[in-house]
Amino acid sequence: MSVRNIVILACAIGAVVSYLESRTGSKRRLLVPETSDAPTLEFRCEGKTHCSQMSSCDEAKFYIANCPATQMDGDNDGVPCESQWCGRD
Ligand SMILES: [Ca+2]
Repeated sequence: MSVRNIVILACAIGAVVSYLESRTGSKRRLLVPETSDAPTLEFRCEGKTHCSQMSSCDEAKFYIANCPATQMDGDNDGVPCESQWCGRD
């Protein structure tokens, strides 16, 4: 096997490794909820249950009022996500 062939082989292996890494990376990114340009005036129940999945206080309030299995008002005072979105400062 010539040096040239070894170099070509090394490049091919490198390409496969980076391809596999990019696939793994994209799988990891799928765990992060995709943000959409949905209108903010009207929310929909999309199975989200945590403040970290909300994008505003209004969305969190919509969720605790309309959607099942939410876990965003731990102290049950009717105000969701005080620390993230609906805090009084
Ligand atoms: Ca609360």
